[in-house]
Amino acid sequence: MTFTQRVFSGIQPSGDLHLGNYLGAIRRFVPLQDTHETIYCVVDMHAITVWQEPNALRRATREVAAAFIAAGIDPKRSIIFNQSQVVQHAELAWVFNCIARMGWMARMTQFKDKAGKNSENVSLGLFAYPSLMAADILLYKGTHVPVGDDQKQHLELTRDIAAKFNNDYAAAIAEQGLGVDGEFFPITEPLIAGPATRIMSLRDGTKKMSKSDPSEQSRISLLDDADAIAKKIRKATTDPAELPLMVDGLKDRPEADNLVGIYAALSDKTKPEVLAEFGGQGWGRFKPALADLAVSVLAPMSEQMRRLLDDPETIDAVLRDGAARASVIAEQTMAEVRSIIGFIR
Ligand code: AQP
Repeated sequence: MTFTQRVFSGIQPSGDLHLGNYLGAIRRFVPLQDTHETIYCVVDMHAITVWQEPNALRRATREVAAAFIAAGIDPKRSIIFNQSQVVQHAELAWVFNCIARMGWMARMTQFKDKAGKNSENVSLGLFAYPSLMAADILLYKGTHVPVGDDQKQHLELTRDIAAKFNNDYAAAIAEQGLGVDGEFFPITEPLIAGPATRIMSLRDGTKKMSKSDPSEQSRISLLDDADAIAKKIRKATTDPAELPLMVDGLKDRPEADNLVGIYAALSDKTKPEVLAEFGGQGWGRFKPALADLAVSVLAPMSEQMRRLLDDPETIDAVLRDGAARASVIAEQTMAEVRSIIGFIR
């Protein structure tokens, strides 16, 4: 017996969705529908680990759902839902809080980056974030998780939590006949690949493009119009040198490397192929070509997102339907977990 090949991934409704979210995650969700069971979640409970104004949270939740659908995720073939509608996420996260070790959590670089010098004053939820993420995935016994490179460490922690649960409760799992080859939870495989696993800020090639960056100029938002996209790319920080002929020449040129990577990802080419076309040329030629390409890929999607967002009732119905289908799987797993742990029902 093997685990069902099941993909789970989530996006936080914590601000403007951007090109990094699209290229590093959402776009890669679409083809997996042909090969796996697919579950895509708007992780609103993760979003509130930092302050979210309630109306903005509702808007952003619908925006992520609209982006999923506009990118080509079919709500009938995939499950699309928002995390807070399936209460078992919180329940399993608590169990995992009791499995994960403080030392594991304290090593998480994303917490250190987000908390900065203010670590005494951030929410406890922000510290426990990776434990909730492990619960999101393992509630569905997710075998594969497509994410950007920034989530690699959290995925490793998910694997550690699964392994420790399997090990701590090995006797109960075997006694109750609940495992697959002795494992109750699968050891999830991250899917981190392609030229766009880490898209960087347009203002600073050493910083990740991020929803929470205070500068709107740092990111291309999925709802930006053609003018805004062209302007942001025109103003993107670059060094003065022309584009190199070979990929080696992008070393120590983070902004150039980032823009070439974006072009490669948007055109389904490799960086050497992009440099074969643009190497030796200046930014005056490359930036307009990149802007045209970005508009041609993003404009149809943002148009559809806008149409969907004009009809919030339909989006909410998709989320409710997805939550009902997700709850069936979630409750099955949670019933088994309660019984393995020794909770009486
Ligand atoms: N810059 C990026 N390049 C490639 N992939 C990225 N992802 C995020 N930023 C980039 C991927 O998008 C998915 C959803 O991310 P998230 O919403 O869980 O939050 P995050 O990783 O913390 O991304 P943000 O946009 O920077 O949000 P904030 O600012 O709220 O923290 C993940 O698969 C992520 O890897």
